[in-house]
Amino acid sequence: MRTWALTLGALLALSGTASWAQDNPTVKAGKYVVEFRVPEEGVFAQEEIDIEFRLMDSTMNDEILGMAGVPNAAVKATTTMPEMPGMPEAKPPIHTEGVPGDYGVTFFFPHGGKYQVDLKITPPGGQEFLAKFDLNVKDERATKGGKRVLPYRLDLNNGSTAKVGQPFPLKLQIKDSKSGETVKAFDIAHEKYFHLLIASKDFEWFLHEHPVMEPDGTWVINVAFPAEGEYLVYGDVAPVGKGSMILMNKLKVSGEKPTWKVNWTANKGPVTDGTITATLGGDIQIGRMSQLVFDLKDATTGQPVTQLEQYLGAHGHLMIFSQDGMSTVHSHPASGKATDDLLAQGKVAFNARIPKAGKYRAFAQFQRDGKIMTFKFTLDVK
Ligand SMILES: [Cu+2]
Repeated sequence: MRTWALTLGALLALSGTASWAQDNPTVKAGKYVVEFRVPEEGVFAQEEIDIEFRLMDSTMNDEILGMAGVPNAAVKATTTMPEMPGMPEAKPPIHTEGVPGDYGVTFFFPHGGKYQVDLKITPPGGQEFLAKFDLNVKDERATKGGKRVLPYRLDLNNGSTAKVGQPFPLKLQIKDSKSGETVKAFDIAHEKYFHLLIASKDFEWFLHEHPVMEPDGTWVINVAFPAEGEYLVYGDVAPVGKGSMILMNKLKVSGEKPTWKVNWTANKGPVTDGTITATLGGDIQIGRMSQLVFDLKDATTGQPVTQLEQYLGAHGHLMIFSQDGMSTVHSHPASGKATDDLLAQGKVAFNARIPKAGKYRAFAQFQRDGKIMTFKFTLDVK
């Protein structure tokens, strides 16, 4: 807020008018002023949204019309989430609006949270400058009947049905929803182009794999399903310049019934897999970026596990699903001194933003002595 007050002060001084009634965020660079026009109702995740901005020349300021708009600037937009390390940036497309100086950016935000929008602007005959805006994106709104159409979708191959007990050649394609075309170019996120996450509908069983793409854009991997039932298949991908997104589809598997019991009682551990016993700590605040801290002990000695190996470029991997499977959180620990200090105590912290109250299943993965271990937790977020 303080930055804003300063900017406003500068604007008042410049424009010489005392009745500045604008409350849109504004950035000033030399003689240029950029106003970011966030819609009054706010910005929601999971829908394409057009946000306008206006580029103005403060030296051409008409008493009645205000500052003159600057048309024909070259603009590049990028969006990032500073709180989510390693998330690929998105480069949303820019277009001009009917009014000189008015531009529009077509955004798509995969989930709610704090985003940073960088506009690199080169006015005609001027120097490139950067206008940075913080943007609070709200969680997706409920759809009024009908299905939400996302810019991309995840298609599953299947003419064939998956059966328990034999490896099923799962084939996946990312399709552009509008054109129906198969997407073949992706940005890398956390060392992989495609993070495949599969869970039984009850979230008792979980798989995290990385399929390989064939030249026609089909991602292929063999999956051994453990029991009959419905499975939720998630692809975490970043079509080039579009940022990370998690797309979901469903798959039916036939064969023997599950032997596991479904249990949604809150459970923060201790949970043991392989040589590690993990306990979940940290405070979750709904709708806020919260820190989940995993305490890792050697399963035999009870000593803190301080020698974790890198898994996908970080000291762990965290996937959280809401009970209905519709909300997901994918997180990796940040790198840096704070992480190293925690690691020395056998702890790993993840940033995660839980959108709403309810039950969630969290699958944390860590690697030690060349083995990836998976820990299942159940959260009751109130
Ligand atoms: Cu992955």
